[in-house]
Amino acid sequence: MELQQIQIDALNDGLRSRHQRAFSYQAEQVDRIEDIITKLTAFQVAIPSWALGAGGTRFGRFSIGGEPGNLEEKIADVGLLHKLNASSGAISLHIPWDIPTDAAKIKALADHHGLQFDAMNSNTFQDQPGQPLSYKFGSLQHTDKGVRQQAIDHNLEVIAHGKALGSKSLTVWLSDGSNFPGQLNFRKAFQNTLAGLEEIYAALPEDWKIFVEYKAFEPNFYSMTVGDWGQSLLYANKLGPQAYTLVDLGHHLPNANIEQIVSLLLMEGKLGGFHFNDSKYGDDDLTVGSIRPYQLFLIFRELVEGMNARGMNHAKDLGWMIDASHNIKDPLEDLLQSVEAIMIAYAQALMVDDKALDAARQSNDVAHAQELLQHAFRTDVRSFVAEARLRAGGALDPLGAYRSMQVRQKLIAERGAVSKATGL
Ligand code: LRH
Ligand code: MN
Repeated sequence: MELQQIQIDALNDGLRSRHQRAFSYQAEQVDRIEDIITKLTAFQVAIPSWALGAGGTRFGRFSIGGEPGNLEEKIADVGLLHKLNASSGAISLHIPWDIPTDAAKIKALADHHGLQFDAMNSNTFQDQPGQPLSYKFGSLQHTDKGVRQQAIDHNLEVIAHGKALGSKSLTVWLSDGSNFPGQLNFRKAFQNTLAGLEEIYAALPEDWKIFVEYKAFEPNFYSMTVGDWGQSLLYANKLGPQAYTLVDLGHHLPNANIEQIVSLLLMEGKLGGFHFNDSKYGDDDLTVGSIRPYQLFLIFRELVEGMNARGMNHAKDLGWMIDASHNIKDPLEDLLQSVEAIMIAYAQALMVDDKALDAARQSNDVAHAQELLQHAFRTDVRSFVAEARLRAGGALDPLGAYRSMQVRQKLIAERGAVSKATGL
């Protein structure tokens, strides 16, 4: 199913006057409002192809109905999101879950929905049917050269699929590690992994980036061979200028100061991008901003300051991606909420008075520095995000529009109640 612009416009008509009142009132309080709206409109968040169906845990999976059964239907679903919020203009594919059998056809379909292909994701954390060698004891770290070469070859295949689709980056997340003390020679595991990444790096087109995604634990629970930002930075620095770190918000040990990690990786010019989600305990992959919205705001504060300090283009110079899993909510509703939370945190971060904050920090006026941040965090910027959407042809209330147009019911009617999407 596809949404038509007239449907969106008709729904907006019912909300326009209330929106105008909220926007004009809120906009008065803020300097640089037009600059903020322009930046919001340009900001696009990539949707993970593996999070368009119902996720699950080892304890169970509850189907949602109307799930996309192939890559074409996944692209159509991201097209739906983008039609509603005008901020989801890219899809990030995972191979082999989403192999584009006919790349030209898939690219044309994505163009039709106004979608780009963001980072490609390789998968050496599962054994595929008929796969000669197992990744049970890791992939690039593996003690067996044959397994390492199999993993390298897979990543080269993923790059080839990405080139055919116009993607410009590869995300490598390795589940490699160990479950018990004594199991692994950490140095050999690091050196094997680095050697494998070097072969993958050598195959990168010159205008591509490689993102090394780190994770503190799961599925290994004693060590991970790319376990934290320091290890990821070590790999990225040793690999070269096209290699960067990738920050998945759910991949940290409890109480890690992620905003400080972000500020330092950005300072070093080695922050490649994000997998946005939220969590209370582990890699919970919950809706962005649903558990710790202030942390998300603080992360965007460091991003805005750090990108401005480097003269970076906010929309283009980093990889903005969601990585979530939906166990009990409609995946499309969850993704609409996640994009909204990201846009709100970005808008609040943009409205902070940088000069006043610098002055407060310089004079160690701690309370004032806090107040400057909390004022922005406590400002309702939803009308700014809605105004940016409206100007870009989106819905003033994407979730409301999704529901009033009964999109899920229509998808179930079209695809059936038991269709299952590939992915997590
Ligand atoms: C690992 C991860 C990685 C993806 C996977 C789907 O936890 O965050 O980014 O490959 O989720
Ligand atoms: Mn991730």
